[in-house]
Amino acid sequence: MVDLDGSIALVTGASSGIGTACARSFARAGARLVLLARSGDRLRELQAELADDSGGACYVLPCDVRDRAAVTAAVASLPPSWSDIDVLVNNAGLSRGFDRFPDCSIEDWEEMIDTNLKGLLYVTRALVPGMVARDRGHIINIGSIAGHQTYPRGNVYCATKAAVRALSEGLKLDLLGTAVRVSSVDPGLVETNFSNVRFHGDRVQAAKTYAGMTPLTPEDIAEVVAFCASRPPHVNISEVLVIPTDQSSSTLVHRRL
Ligand code: 8X3
Repeated sequence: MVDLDGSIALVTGASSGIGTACARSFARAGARLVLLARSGDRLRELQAELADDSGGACYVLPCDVRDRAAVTAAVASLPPSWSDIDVLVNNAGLSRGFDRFPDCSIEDWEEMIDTNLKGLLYVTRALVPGMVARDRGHIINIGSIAGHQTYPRGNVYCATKAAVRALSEGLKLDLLGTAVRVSSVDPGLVETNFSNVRFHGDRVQAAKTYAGMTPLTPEDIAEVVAFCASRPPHVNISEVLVIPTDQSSSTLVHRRL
C-alpha cells in the first residue's frame, strides 16, 4: 500500500519525464509536493493538473539546480508550512552528447557534471540539515544503470551516474545514526525526452534507442520511487536497479527488428 499522506516531497526536474511521473504518483498517495525545475510555466501546468486530478497541494519552486545561490535562496524562500521536506527526489539530470572520447563537447560535459552531480549536491546540502534536525527524512536519488556499467560513448554521463551512486553510499554512511534514509533508484532504458536531449534534438537518432524493444515508462520508475518512500521508518530500500525485460545490461538489449 503506497500511502504518503501528510508527507511533503520535493521533486527536482519535476517539469518532465520521471520527475513529472513521480509528482503524480506522490500526489495520488496523498503527499504534498514542492515542484522544482527551471520552467515555472510547466510547473504551474502540473500544479493545476494535480489539483484537478487528486486535489494535490503543490508549491511551485522555479529554480536551476546548477545555480548554487539560486538553490539556497529557493529552499530558504519556502514558507513554514512547506519547508519541512520529508522526501527529496533528486531527479534533475540529463545526458548530453554520445561521442567517443575525445570527440565530445566539453560544454556537454560541463552541463552534465553541473546538473547531475553539483545540482544534486546543492539541493541535498540545502535540505539535509533540516531533515537531521527533525530526525526525519528520505533522500531518493535517481541514478542509472549507467552508474553500474559504463558503455561506449557514455563516458562522462556514466561517470556522473557512478558518482551519484557513490554519493548515495556516502550520504548513507554519514547519516547513519539519524533517521534520515538514502535510497538510489537506478533505471535502465526509459522512454522520455532523455534521448532527444542526449542527441541534441535529433529525433531520428533518439528513436533508435528504443527501436524494436519495449522500454520502461516514467510511471514504472515513479511507482518504485513511491514504494521506497512509503516504507515504514525502519525500512530503507537502499538500491534498486530497474530495467526493461528486453534489457539485460547497459550494453545488451534484445531488439525485434
Ligand atoms: C538512462 C539509462 O542506459 O540510457 O540513464 O544510460 S541509459
